[in-house]
Amino acid sequence: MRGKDNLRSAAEVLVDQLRVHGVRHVFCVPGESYLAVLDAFHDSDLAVTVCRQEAGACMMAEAIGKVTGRPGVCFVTRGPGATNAAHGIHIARQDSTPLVLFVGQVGRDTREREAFQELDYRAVFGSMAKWATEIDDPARVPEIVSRAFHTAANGRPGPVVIAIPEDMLVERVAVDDAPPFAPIETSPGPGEMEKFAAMLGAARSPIMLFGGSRWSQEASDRLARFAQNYALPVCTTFRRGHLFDQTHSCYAGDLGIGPNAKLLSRIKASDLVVVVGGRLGELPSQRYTLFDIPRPQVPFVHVHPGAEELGRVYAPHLAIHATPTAFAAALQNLKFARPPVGDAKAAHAEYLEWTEKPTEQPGGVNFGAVMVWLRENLPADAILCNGAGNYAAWIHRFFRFRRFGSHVAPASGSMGYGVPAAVAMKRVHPERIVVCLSGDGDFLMNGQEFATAVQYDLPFTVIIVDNGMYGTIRMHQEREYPGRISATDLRNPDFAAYARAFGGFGVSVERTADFPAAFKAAAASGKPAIVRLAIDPEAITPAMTLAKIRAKALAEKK
Ligand SMILES: Cc1ncc(C[n+]2csc(CCOP(=O)(O)OP(=O)(O)O)c2C)c(N)n1
Ligand SMILES: [Mg+2]
Repeated sequence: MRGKDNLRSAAEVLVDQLRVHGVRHVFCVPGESYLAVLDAFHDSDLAVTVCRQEAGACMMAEAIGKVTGRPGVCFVTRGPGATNAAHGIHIARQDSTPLVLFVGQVGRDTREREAFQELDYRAVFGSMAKWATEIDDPARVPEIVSRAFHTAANGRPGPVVIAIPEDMLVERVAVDDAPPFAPIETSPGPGEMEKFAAMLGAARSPIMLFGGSRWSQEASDRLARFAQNYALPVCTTFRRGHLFDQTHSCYAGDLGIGPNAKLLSRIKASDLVVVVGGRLGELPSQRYTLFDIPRPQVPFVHVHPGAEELGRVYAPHLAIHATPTAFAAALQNLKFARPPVGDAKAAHAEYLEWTEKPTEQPGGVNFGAVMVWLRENLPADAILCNGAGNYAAWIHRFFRFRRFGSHVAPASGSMGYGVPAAVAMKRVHPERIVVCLSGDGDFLMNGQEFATAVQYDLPFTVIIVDNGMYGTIRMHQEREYPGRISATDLRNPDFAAYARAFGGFGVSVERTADFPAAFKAAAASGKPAIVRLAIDPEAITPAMTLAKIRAKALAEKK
């Protein structure tokens, strides 16, 4: 409660800073270590989402950071609250997402005694966060929160962790709010753009690879027009398919796990590679095999918002230190002595051929056919969320993202992300259709946040791809240790009954033909819903069965 002394508690100052910086949503699991902040929430107009586990809460905030480019905000308690939240911090790190995590801390008077649940967050999050700090002085709350927002969102975005000692939070201070923060766009210089025009103009088979963060719908649209003008093929890197309209005539495909072999050949045969926004990490680089390190064998342009990322793995022929959004804007004025010519038509035809029809699959439900049905029936602004597992291969291959922010999934390959991300998306966009795709293993890592969806009346549908196993690991097992199944089988609950027990809608689908009616019934229920798909464990990838993988591995071992 606000006092009559014209002073504010540090907790009130902190919550006021969030509003100053434009925060609408916070996600939390409460703790006695930051009661004063919870009390300040009571008087604020922030939309507070109380969650069931801190990993889910932190992932929700991370999802907000992903689609807005502004830090998502999460509050957790000390010790176990913070270590649970680490899951979301790691995702924000690898996915280059702006995020600010506040952690309740023991009182300053008991620090370093290993007081109840005490941790040193600078040490715990030191290698994971972009910055980890602790606020000792209530008068410095505006300064430190302001720095946290700038640090999280600028350059290559990432997570910031701020520990807030409980006794500090209740101290009253006279201090001014910080000015509102705005992300800083780093723009390319004219000299770099001139060099870029010369390199692109000289190329006869260029290709562009889009990835990373610091994008916007406007940037995506501008780059689409630029690509269209010169028929430049564009592919997107792992889990970044929403950065380019996949129905666009220049779209060449998804460069992630198990990509189209023709796309790989095209990239290898190209005479100029332009990476925009991404780091070109282990998965899109095909385990660092696509390009020589440090000097790529092909003329290589790297556009990245983080100066420290340029030259970190690849020493580019041209480095452009810019956000994708500023780079896209600078392209509008690009002048060519000789305009480039790409082969987008053939590249797009290869993409369509690879993704048009679902492959044959064993079992009653063909998940590829389900993804094709969703592609044909969901509106362009529907948001798909997922975590990690082999089931995601069908999303990447058969769905077609058309708008920025319509795919919210971890490039870090973290399981358990889909349900929290769907909660966050439905909280922020109640008017949009949100679909969460989960594996059976994946779902139960944060399936308890289905209760959060029920609590806040968030009608989205979770499609659980239930093959009764940690399928990805089984696949690797069959490749490396054929026939020796170890710790990958799962005995699952009745997922439709799980949904009903939480107060949602649940249905199980045994045949592909029954999926559309089940999905429509789920949507019509107006509740958070689970549509469980009975998947044959043999259907391990769109192209291979487990039996085939095992037989191949056994034959190679002989
Ligand atoms: C948090 C986390 N733990 C473990 C893993 C390792 N892992 C990757 S995929 C996978 C299995 C996923 O199983 P499921 O969700 O059922 O999907 P499936 O592969 O069967 O389609 C595991 C254990 C991971 N990526 N993330
Ligand atoms: Mg599974």
